[in-house]
Amino acid sequence: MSSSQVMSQALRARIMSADEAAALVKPGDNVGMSGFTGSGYPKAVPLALARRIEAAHARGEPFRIGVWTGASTAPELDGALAKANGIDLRLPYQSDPTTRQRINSGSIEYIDLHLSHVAQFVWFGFLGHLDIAVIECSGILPDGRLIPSTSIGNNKTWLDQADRVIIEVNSWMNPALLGMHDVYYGTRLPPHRKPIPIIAPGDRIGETTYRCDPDKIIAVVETHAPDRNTTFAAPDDVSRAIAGHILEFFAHEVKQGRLPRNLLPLQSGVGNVANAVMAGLDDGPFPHLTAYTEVLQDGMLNLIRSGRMDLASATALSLSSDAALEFNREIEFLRDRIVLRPQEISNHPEVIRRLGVIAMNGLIEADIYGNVNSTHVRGSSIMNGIGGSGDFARNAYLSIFMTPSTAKGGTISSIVPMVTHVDHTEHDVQILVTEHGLADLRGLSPKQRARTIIEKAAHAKFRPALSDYFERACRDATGKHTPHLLDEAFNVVPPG
Ligand code: 0RQ
Repeated sequence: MSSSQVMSQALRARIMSADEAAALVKPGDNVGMSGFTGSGYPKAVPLALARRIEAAHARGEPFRIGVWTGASTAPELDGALAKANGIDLRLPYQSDPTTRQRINSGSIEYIDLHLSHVAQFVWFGFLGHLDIAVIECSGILPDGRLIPSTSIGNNKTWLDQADRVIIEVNSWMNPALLGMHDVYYGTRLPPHRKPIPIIAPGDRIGETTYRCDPDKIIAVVETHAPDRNTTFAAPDDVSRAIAGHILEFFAHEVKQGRLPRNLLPLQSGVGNVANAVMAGLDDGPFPHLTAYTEVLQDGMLNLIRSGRMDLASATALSLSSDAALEFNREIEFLRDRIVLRPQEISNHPEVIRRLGVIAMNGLIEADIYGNVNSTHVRGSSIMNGIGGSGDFARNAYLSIFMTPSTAKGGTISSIVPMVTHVDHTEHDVQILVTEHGLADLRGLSPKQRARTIIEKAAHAKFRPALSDYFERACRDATGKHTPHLLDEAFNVVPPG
């Protein structure tokens, strides 16, 4: 393993093993870890910490910590700590199966936050004290400045707020990442806030490295490992159909003069449907695209490599292993076309509103009036979390939600009379797309929205039951503005 990416003499003296560094974390600590959608998370210290926690539990000693991150991480972090029963409280987003199971069985407390809120809530003092940070970097410069790795997330805030800091320097990361990041240090607390000076998605307003008081850095751990590397299925018929409706809609909006020919900066959530939309854009008629998003996936990377997209701003990469290798090979070309920022900036409502972002996110269920549930199965079990979808949906120029019309092999309708949990209210949802069609809800009243959603977006086999519910609600509900029959709203089943 090379140690050449630790260029500070002073910090080289603090190099130690992951086990030695993990011994510096105390039971009950709130630990701020790097990591966002499976990239840039610490690869060694959380595993060593999980071993230490298991050993403590075997001796009958309690040992649990609070885990704060940017967003989701990987089996080596969330998975290992959850399996060791070492997480007391988790925030602000996760997608790990073991963590999810423990949250839903009640043994982990989970605070699901808008991703743009996290850093400021910590400065406000709303979330308690951050004891220690464990941050992956791709290098340390001779003067001690830290070169970020493949995600930024909340790292700037963790480095600033934590009492003690452990840095993992991952020599798998390409040193040529230096220059891709834009770490903004101009944020202030109210009432001293100033405008965030981003006028175009590619504007650079900060620094290429993190600052950190070297006296706080208690350990440097060297690693050599790739990120989690999400695998994506090739677009199937359903995701291709959803993408087709969205592309047709964009073309229509350009024709109507409501979107420029190169559209507006795109935000897209993670997953196969999002990748299918990106693949469709690669073959589509829109040149010089841009993105102001939080996660850059394979599909978006392909758009940049093909020249279809000029530039993308995000806070993290989330690439398959093939795409990660291509990214490394072409980093000189990509460094001028990708900006990675802190999530408080990538998801900043002010900037999203100013740029006129087109937001595209997934959902678990939507109701006939257009309220969206992104997080809960049957109202009580968490899937992942709201992530950045709320930051974007509320402030976007166009807020699009996309989903297959059914889940679980066609047995569950994604369109329901009333969502069992609300993440995005009807006021934040303008376009709802399934493989069946696109419901354009702009300028429609609740009852008009219901008819449009049932007709355009619901699966044919669920449409009669949904229409029947809606018509009876219109007849029998006391209020005729958003008619509901609350005793049966959650129980529509297909006939037969
Ligand atoms: O579970 O694999 O166990 O069957 O939910 O569903 O269809 O694979 O779709 O991967 O796009 O995820 C909303 C979860 C959709 C995601 C959500 C089950 C389904 C499957 C996943 P199984 P799909 P996706 C940027 C923006 C919030 C965060 C966000 C998400 C699993 O998009 O987490 O938008 N969004 N961030 O079977 C029961 C239903 C269901 C259902 C789906 N109606 N009932 N189960 N599922 N619908 C990124 C970040 O912020 C970081």
